[in-house]
Amino acid sequence: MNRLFRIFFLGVLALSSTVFISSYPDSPGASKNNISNKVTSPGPTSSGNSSISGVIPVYTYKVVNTYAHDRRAFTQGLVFESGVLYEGTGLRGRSTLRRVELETGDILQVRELPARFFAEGVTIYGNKIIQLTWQSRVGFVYDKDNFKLLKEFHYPSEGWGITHDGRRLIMSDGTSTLRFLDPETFKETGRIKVYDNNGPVTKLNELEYVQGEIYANVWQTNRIARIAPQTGQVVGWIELKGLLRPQDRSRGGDVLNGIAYDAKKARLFVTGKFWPELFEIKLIPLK
Ligand SMILES: [Ca+2]
Repeated sequence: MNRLFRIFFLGVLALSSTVFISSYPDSPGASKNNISNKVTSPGPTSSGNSSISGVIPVYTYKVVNTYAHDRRAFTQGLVFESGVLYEGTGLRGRSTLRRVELETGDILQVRELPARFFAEGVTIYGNKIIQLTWQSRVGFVYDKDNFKLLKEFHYPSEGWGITHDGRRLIMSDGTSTLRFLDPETFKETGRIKVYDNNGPVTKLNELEYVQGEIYANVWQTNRIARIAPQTGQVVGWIELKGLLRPQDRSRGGDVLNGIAYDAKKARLFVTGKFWPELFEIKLIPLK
């Protein structure tokens, strides 16, 4: 009797723990930067390939220029200003902020982050560089010229991408929400939910403000959403499939991530995590 009860009890325990484990969801960003497990999901749950249809224009691309990119760089943020790129790289123990020569890919200046931080998006506001971290809920503000740390700020979510529209910082956290922050106080001043014909568009990652629109990489896809800042509506999809050549695909996690815009010369640059190249592209409307 005693033995039977024990078998019954162990059976119930095993069953309940199985149910518990299988029903307990991963946190939204739990596998975001897992470079060993390549997730083969079709992309944003709301859209998949069917999002590229209907009345939303789709753009493909033409490569205008190809430049070298440090393939050890787990690119998380990318900005272009005054002739050079600023790049933030992630992974714990390998996170950096760097100034990079466009033409050669040479690293002109680098600041390494303490190993506990996993760096994310980067933007330049005035003479300051702002860099997010993934799960530490802290952002760093640096002097643009010497990379000296000026201050820290805090936010109540994960940090993924950041850009600005000239008066507000715009931040992504891996969901479909983009938040606007005051660039001095870092307090939230508003937010939008990003959506297309199929509903919310999640996993918005690296950002760039381009001619009145917010461009956002959708994590683990080859797509960039063009977003109207006033409404959150996706007004265009950029399809970058084929940009990273198959022979350059080396490790898990080497996804498209990194959009920079040269406003003076209207040049658009894109790259990805561990990509050996950075591309200047022109957008071509798909007919
Ligand atoms: Ca960017």
